Amino acid sequence: MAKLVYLGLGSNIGDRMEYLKAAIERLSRARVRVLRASPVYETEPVDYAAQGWFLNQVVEAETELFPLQLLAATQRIERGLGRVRTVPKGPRTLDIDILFYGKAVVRTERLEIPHPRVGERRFVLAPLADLAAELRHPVTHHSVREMLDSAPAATVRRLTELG
Ligand code: PH2
Ligand code: MG
Ligand code: MG
Repeated sequence: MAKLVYLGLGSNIGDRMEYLKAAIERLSRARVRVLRASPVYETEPVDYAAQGWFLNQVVEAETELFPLQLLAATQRIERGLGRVRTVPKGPRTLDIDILFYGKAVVRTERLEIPHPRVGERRFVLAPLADLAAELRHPVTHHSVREMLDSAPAATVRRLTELG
């Protein structure tokens, strides 16, 4: 059974827009059918502030992959696009985070779904709200719109239209 998933993309090194485009192409080739892509936002770095601004985007996709298979696919794409892990939460050519996987709740050492910080991050919630403002968090039952309304302040600027 295909599951509806939401993935958060982020890039703050090199040609950020090209990395987002390449990620979407590669996801489609990795059995992750991208249905819709949000506008791209330019966003202030959070958690680890001494790094460049990000481009962030969220995609809605359909996949038959199980959660850990999806994680492996996203990590393969990150590596393929030159990601090197140095500082946690530091600069990266491409980050792909699994935000939601249907209504599933996964809490393991390797993978947490929904993404543990989805409710606090404007750089995820703003593009996600463009696609699915009424989507509800399976644990807190808050909608994306509600989470965005109460998320801590951080600058996010929409750069493109809904694609
Ligand atoms: N990702 C992080 C840490 N901080 N800040 C912004 N604006 N966008 C990100 O994608 C981001 C971040 C860790 O994954
Ligand atoms: Mg991330
Ligand atoms: Mg990540």
